[in-house]
Amino acid sequence: MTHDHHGTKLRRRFRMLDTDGDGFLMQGDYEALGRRIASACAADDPQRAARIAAHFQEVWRHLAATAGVSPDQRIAEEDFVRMHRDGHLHARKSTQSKLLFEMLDADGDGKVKPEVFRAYYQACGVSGEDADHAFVQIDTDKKGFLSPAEIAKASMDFFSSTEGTAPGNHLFGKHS
Ligand SMILES: [Ca+2]
Ligand SMILES: [Ca+2]
Repeated sequence: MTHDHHGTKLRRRFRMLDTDGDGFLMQGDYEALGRRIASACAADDPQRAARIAAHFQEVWRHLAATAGVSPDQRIAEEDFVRMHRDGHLHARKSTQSKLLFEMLDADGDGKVKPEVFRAYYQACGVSGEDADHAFVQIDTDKKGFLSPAEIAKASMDFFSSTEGTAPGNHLFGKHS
C-alpha cells in the first residue's frame, strides 16, 4: 500500500487550524488563528489586520456550511479530511489562494517575500526552518519571491494532489 500523502497533508492542516488542540474545529479556532496571523503579518496596518481577521471568519463560515453544520457547531478531523478528499471545497480554492496571496503580499507589490512567508507560517505553528524550506520548494522559478501563480499552484497541489512530490505539499510546512 502506498503512503497516503493526501490524508497526511490534510491531517497536518487540521491540526494547524485546531488552535486549542481539542480535536475539533470551531469558530474560536479560526478567530484565534486570524488574530495570531494578523499580529504576525499586519501589526502596523490595522486595516490589513481587520481584513485578515474577516478572511478567517469567512473561511470558517464556508467550511461550516459545506459540512452542513451551523457556524456555532464543530467539525471533527475525519469530517474535515473527507470533505477535502471529496472535493466539496473545490469551487472555493481559487478565492482562497487569492486571499492567501493578499495576506502574504504585505506591501502589495505583487510578490511574497521570504520574511513575510516565514512570519505567517510561524504564526501557524510551523518552524522557521520548515517555512524557509517550503518557500524554496514553492518558488519554482527561483526568483526569490512567490508570484500569485506560484501561490495558486501550491494551494491547489496541497489540497488536491495525491502525489508525494508536488511542491505545494510544503505549503503548510515540511512534507515528508
Ligand atoms: Ca479546536
Ligand atoms: Ca517565484
